Amino acid sequence: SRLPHPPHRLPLLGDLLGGNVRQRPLQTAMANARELGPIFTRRFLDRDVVFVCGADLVAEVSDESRFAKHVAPGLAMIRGIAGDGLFTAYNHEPNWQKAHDILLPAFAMSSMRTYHPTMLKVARTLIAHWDAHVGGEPVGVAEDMTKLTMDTIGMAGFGYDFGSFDRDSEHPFISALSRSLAYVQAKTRELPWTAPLHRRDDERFAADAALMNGIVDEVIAARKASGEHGTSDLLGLMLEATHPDDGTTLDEVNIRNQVITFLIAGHETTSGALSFALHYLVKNPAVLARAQAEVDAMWGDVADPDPSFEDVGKLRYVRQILNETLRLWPTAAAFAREATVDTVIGGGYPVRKGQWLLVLAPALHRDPVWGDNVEAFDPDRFTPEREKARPVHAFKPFGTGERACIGRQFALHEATLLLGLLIHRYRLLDHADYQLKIKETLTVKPTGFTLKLARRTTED
Ligand code: MNH
Repeated sequence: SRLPHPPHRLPLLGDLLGGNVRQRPLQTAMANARELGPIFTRRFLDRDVVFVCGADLVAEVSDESRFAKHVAPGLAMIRGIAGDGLFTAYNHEPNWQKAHDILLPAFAMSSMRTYHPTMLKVARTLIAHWDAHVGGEPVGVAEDMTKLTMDTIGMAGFGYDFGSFDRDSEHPFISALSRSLAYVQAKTRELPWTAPLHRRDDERFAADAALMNGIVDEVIAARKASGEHGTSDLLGLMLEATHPDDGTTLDEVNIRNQVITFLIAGHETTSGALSFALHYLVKNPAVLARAQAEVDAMWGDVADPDPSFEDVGKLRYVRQILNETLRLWPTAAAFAREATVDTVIGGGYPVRKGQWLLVLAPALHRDPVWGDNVEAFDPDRFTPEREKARPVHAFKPFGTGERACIGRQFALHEATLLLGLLIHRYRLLDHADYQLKIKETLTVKPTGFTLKLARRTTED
């Protein structure tokens, strides 16, 4: 291969030992990108993975006439729990197009309007929890954001209440889900000769998958027993909506796969985005002050504002903050593209039909098209004028093309609403002078990030 690769490649293991790859594959790849440039390759055992990071190259692999989504090995492992759900379906599986067509209405603007009161209700359960910590013990940011996003997708998507802020311990579904995701992640990077050591984990995984299926079946049974009908949320569409082409509904196995898919895809990424955003806000007081001015102009010093659906769309600067957060830490950090024809990218790299490459979004988001101070947190990069001046494919936190994120508007509405409410209400005290430390799972999140809280007064 003519592509650059890390130095010190080992005969059997490949680039496995180059910088803590197994715990921090993403951050290692970002370091590789800094050293090796916009396209490079890494070898894991006998498998070569090509990474693309440059804006010009990503524009090419985003060309849907030559490239399509690829279900890379890490994602293929998740099929063990999500099967042919939207996120993990192969392009050739008919259930992808069918479910996409049936579920798309759940992500139309009119649906966001329907979810808004539910999102607000869940936001208020987090606020009640944070109020109880004012002047007291710190709150765990990523932990609380995860509770919020899980409860939001559960309630808005399925009418199911995980009740995360009322429980002493995590909901069993959430524990099973995070263990399963950790398991499949580890499996992808497992050295084949150590597999027999992990039998216990294999059994645990089977038990967790059974537990999750059981809960999903309960959610479905509860809806059926309620006698409620209608297609105003994800579950309603899954159970009742028929496909315009052939009049069939989704089959039972696929519904289960979709429920698990949305519970996974609908919470991890949004929770990470909110946590990173709070981190950047406490570290950038001038940005925070501008954002607070925006929410104050809308809600004044009302102690308990009642944000409308339209209010959220008007919080333009808060939205810019979320975009800038997703530039620096796109929480679903990589996605794979496969060539659908024999082609050449970057004017000199041949890619054969069927071959795939990994787009490394955090490296793309630090391409020189972003200027010369790419590490600086600057929400003004996302003013309409500057967005227009940038190449369209320079920003890809939600993937690309037909298989891009279906939940983007859902995530942004939920996150903008919550962030707006939090900065309106609290002084966020960076009591431990938190230094960003990232935990990599399927997604990325700040770990060990806690804040102390005070209520804002008219002087703040
Ligand atoms: Mn989401 C696909 C990022 C929030 C449901 N999502 C993707 C992809 C990225 C992504 C990247 C494409 C992956 C690939 O090409 O292999 N998603 C995000 C981010 C956030 C997010 C950064 C929050 C911030 N996603 C959400 C939410 C939901 C959701 C919220 C659901 C309510 N995402 C999906 C689904 C897919 C997806 C479903 C798969 C779409 C498809 O292939 O048809």
